[in-house]
Amino acid sequence: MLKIYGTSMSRAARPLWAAEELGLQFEHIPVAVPDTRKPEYLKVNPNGHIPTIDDDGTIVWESMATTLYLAEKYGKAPFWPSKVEDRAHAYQWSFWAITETEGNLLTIVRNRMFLPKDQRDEKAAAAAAETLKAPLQVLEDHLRGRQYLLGSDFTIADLNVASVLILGTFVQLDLSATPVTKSWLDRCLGRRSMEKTLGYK
Ligand SMILES: N[C@@H](CCC(=O)N[C@@H](CS)C(=O)NCC(=O)O)C(=O)O
Repeated sequence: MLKIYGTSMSRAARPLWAAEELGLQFEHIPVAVPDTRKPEYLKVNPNGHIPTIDDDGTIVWESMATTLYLAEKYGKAPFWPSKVEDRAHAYQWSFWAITETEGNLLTIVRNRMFLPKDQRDEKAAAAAAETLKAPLQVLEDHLRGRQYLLGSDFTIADLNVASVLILGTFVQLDLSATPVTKSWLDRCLGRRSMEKTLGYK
């Protein structure tokens, strides 16, 4: 049976959401951040990070790889696109999210929420928010006139990008300059599968 390691308050929300969206049966193993360096967990992920999935012995780590694997193995079109060109754009947007937005989003969340108050650096958070404006505008321009990233259907591309941009919602990141992106994000995060995902503590 598929096993998913990691709590939903981490990047493990990504494969948990993909599994819920796909309607898969799975075992949730709620490894939390302080436990990721324990010897038994390092056997499944030598990086000491969550998430990891174990699909009947096939172990995959790196959150984006886990969701793409689940979508390809268990999904059907339109969620896992049938055309190679659409899949290329799903990869494009997935890698874009982690390379162009995730680092700055984490800087904001750490400095406005996760770190103890006396260790927070609002200047760093504000600079990260400023840097994020350019990639968010790229997303905004792309989404204008589209319901979802690849057209009219919710796909793995939306799940992957929304699962990164959700970080901004933890600190009410101001998306008023990108209203189309805000509506799209609300639409993605409002899915029943996301509501279920948040239950995996
Ligand atoms: N690039 C990895 C990053 C994974 C990662 O850093 N996960 C964090 C939780 S969100 C973690 O495990 N932190 C604990 C640690 O590194 O000790 C991915 O996307 O899966």
